[in-house]
Amino acid sequence: MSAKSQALFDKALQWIPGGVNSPVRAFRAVGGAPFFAERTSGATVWDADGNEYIDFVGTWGPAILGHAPKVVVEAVQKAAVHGTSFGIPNPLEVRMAELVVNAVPSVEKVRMCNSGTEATMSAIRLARGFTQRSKIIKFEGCYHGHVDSLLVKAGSGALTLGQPDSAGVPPEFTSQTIVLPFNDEEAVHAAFARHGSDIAGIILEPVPANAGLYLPRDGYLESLRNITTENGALLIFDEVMTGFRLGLAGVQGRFGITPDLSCFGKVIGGGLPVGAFAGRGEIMDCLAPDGPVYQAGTLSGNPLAMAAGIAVLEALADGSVYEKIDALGQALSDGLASAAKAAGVAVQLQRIGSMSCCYFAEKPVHNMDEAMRSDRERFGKYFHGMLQEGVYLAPSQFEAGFISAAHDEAAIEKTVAAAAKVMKTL
Ligand code: KE4
Repeated sequence: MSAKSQALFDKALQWIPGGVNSPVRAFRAVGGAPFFAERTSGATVWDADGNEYIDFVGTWGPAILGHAPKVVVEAVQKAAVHGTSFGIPNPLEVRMAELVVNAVPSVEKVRMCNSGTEATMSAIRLARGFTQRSKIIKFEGCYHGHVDSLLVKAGSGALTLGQPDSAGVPPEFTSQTIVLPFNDEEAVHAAFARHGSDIAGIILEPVPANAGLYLPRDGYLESLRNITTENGALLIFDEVMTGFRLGLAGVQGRFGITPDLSCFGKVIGGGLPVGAFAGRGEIMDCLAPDGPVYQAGTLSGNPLAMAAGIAVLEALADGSVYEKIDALGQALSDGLASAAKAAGVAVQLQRIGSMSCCYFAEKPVHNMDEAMRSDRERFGKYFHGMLQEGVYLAPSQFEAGFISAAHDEAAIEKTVAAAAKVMKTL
């Protein structure tokens, strides 16, 4: 029963492109019309028709404590009565910076902004300004927000320069972007052999989670660290999704790699619009007002978003949330794998901590090409079957799922039982 969502969608379509304010929400990858969320709490979302779902999207990562956690709601309420934005330095910005610097060993200084896109856009501008070089390497399947120069697909022959992956991006804007396959050390060596002295840096999701979820092969991140150091280029970890999600020090903490710059978002905003980029002081000091690299933002560091993010980071500080959500992540993946085996459905359950992806594929996935071989039609059926069972998964095979501190064993058991039922119908 989705009459109210359908009516809302019909109205939204009149005034909002595609009826959504971000494309993935439109369910185009799985078919059908999206439901409209009316309210959320903990691990649950209720749609406009009162249907209830266990939520494994968690607003695409920020809801690590679950929805509307008391500590965040109270922090936002307390801050709001004193003003929602000052445009003036405020104590909460200092506290947020202190939390980020203390949590992530590679970070000496941090600049707040308002989205992950702003963070990555600013980080690559800073890398170019610091190195005074033009080219940036990125990898197929890694998404860094809708930055013009990063909306790019591999040029013919991956060593050539990128071609736009979106209308409205002139070729000149992607002409300095080199796109390589992920998990391929040789490709990176060849790119540096050809362009080395003009490569400002490599930007990557150290655990790519925008083409489903796959992991760096053993030694791969180390190889990127080594080759950038050897060539005077910067290593930029886009941890907008993984930062403070996979531990206080994110992927860099789990894998013991020290990037030069890191991008954050999602969790550090507690669900409010926040991004950040951070790293070595000598690089960050190139930013205006001290340095020649310009970057700015009216609402950067606004007290409301800082209050929300601080409440989350302080709740994460003792590490207990990570222990819980990593264990639940293991239980979910194990349960789904068993359900698929019992149903005779070929899946690849790929997980790190509380992030996971269920590829409908015969073989493990290590890069975008392999991810593209997954059975998207079967995923679409699985998605809608699970929705009917009261479980909301990311509406695309090429997204990751998230578990929050508000999920519990009962939620995992209900989800696995639903999967066991749905997978038999695929
Ligand atoms: P935003 O500009 O959407 O805040 O962040 C862009 C971004 C940057 N880097 C990484 C690794 C990201 O995952 C994202 C955004 N993630 C998607 C989910 N796959 C956001 C969902 C959406 O676009 O609506």
